[in-house]
Amino acid sequence: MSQHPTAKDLSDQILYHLTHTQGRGTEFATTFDWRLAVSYTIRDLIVTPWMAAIRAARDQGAKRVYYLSMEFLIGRILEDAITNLNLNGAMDAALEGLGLDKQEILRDEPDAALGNGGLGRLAACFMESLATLQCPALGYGIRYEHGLFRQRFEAGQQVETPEDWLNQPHPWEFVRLDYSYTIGFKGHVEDRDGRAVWQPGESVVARAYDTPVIGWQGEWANTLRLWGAHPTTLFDLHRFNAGDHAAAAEPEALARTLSRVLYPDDGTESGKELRLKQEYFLTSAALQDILRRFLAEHDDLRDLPARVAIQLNDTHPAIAGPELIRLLMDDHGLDFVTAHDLARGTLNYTNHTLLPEALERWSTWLMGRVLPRHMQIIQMIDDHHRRTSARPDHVGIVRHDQVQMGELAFIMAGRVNGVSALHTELVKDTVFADLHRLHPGRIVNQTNGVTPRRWLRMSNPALAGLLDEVIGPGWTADLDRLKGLEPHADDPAFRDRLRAAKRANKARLSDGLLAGLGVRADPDAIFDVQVKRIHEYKRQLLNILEAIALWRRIHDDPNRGWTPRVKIFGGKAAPGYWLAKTVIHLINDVAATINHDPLTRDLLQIAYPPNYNVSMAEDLIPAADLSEQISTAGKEASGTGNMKFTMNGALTIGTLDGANVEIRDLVGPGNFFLFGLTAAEAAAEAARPGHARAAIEASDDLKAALQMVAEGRFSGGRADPYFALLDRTWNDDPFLVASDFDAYFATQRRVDAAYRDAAEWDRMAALNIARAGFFSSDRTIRGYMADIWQVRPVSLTTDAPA
Ligand code: B1H
Repeated sequence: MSQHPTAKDLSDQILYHLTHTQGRGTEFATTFDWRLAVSYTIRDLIVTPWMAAIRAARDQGAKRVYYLSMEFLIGRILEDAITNLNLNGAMDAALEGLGLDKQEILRDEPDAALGNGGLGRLAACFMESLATLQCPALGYGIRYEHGLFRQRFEAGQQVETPEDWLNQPHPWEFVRLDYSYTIGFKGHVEDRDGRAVWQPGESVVARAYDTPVIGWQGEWANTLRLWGAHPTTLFDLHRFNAGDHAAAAEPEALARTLSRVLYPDDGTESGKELRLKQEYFLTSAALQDILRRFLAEHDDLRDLPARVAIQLNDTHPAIAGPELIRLLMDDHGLDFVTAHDLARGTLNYTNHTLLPEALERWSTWLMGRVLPRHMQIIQMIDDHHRRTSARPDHVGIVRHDQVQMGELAFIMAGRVNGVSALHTELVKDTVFADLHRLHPGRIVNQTNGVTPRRWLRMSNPALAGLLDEVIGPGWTADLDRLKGLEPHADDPAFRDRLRAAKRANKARLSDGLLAGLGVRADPDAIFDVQVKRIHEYKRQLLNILEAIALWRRIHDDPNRGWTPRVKIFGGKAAPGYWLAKTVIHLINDVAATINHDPLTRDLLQIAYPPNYNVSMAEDLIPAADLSEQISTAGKEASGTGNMKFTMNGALTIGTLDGANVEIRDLVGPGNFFLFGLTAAEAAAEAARPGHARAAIEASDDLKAALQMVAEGRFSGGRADPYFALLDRTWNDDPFLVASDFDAYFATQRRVDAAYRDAAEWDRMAALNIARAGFFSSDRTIRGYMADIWQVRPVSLTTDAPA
């Protein structure tokens, strides 16, 4: 098949794979069979550019980028691949010719949910942009058998069930039996004539499973290499023969726990031994693989920094510093200082959070037991830093009998970056203030971005088609071209088409909400969406309390000309995060009460579809009018959902937090609904004793809303499920729900008024889209390539770089 197949070519290949790969005749084929046949057809088209890209990088001796991440939140792959190969038209025709329903086939694919939230989704967007930009790169992660848990609601409360995406054939991966590495744990370190020899007490094998990631236009593909854990000895035949059949399978079961399940802990500390082992498993396998590839192409390890750039996605793989030094010293005979400097020339670290509970620390006792050789090397790194940096006594990697992974990552990194302008300044001023003073210039900013292929072209075909017509399709690879839309913002005909595209997305979502939840969402109401992990600092509580206060006000004055609104929530809480789970319960309780109130039901509806994931985001974001980005200022490092909403023409109600600051600067303050305390004001307010009580007493709306919760108005007269939440709001409120409430409520009323002026609203929406070009992850990756990795794109024609 050619690289530019016709509908007939595709149809022939689908039938070929249905028969010869799936082993099914058309008369017996299920949706699953067809989906696999279509996936193999598309995969065939990816393999050729993939091989060519790998060959070109090797032939040109290109510097490689390695992105180490415990999470890759990929979502579905098939539609994204069809989009990037530009085969939507041909595929539509092929499937129609075969009498198949494209949506049914696409939606049969389970999400690859190997991540919790923004950090994991960022890694997936980066992989797509790296391929689009022809940057030779590999992503390294773990092939979790169970991704993020599935969420259900029972009586309004979150119930978790295991996710099992690999309980069926996964058509996109290639297993590489020849790329297997032994990973050791525990044991002891021997001194042999002054040389350290680590004798691990346990070991497992890391086996590579490769998935190609195709860039826009199908020219280039990189590899996402996920490690699966396997036993070093397959099966204990002696125990089996002795009749102990369960024990015989123990090695297998033990090893596989390492890649069994993703920790669902977004932003909270878990501190579990298994998590440390997972982090080391990923890191050691990746570094062994990186050194193998390097030594296959070069012979002097001193060239490592010139040929290899490694990015650590937060501190989760921060054991890379000690591990790379260990490999260079113990396996390759380099001295400590040489190994240390080579490692630092190769490694870089991205910080994604300032929240103290999310900063990783391991007790020296646990580290010394699980990774005894690494504990020694960590001490050497710390001593070396003390000797060479004249640092104050309170700074160091090992403090209070704990290994501080942030300090370790910083000290072992050539560059450290924050993920938005505000966040990077806060990183310099707070968590790493001392290290920043010692190493000025090491911290740089790279504001996050999202891929416009998945988040605009694929998920919002109505808007993408309009953009193609009005400014040409070049925006897909060059999002700054959205600027060309600006003059059209004043054109009523264009605005009508923009509104029609949004209306169609809302109508489709409305059908889904009715079918799935029984919620009646009028597509002409304002669709107000807050989707993200449930976390106190993200303040879903502020949003639902505003809904209660609004409901009460409508009751007081039903004929005031309210703007009809549908509030949509989506998101999961970490299973052990009780307050977050209480907020979920409250949202569902409030929805159950409000949605059936005959007086208000045409004015206010609340929908909380369960199991928010990447695929649901693709349905919700294109249908949103209002994007809720309401975190306590200073707490959200960047946000990336905020960017997706903006480029899909939703207006933002938000605080000056994370990348909201840059969004507002770019779209213009008049096209953004700002409210709330600044980061500096919020820090001062939180330190003021009694701030919550004072703010509640001063706000009739908030006091009444809390009172209604306390009286059990939404919970059958019983408020005990909400005692802890109410107590925290009245007496502690560290995230300033109370302090920001009145400003938020008032700003929502400004939103109401603005939405009633359709022409003005559409003009603002058009300007948000037109000015969103900066938030392409292509821009972000270009920034990493130039400022952090010092790598250049590789050309497929061997003569000149692209
Ligand atoms: C972000 C995390 C995170 N920051 C610990 N930190 C985890 C921390 O499993 N864990 O232990 C998992 C995830 N995730 C997010 O990163 C930030 O909160 C967002 O603001 C940011 O947009 C995103 C990407 O940079």
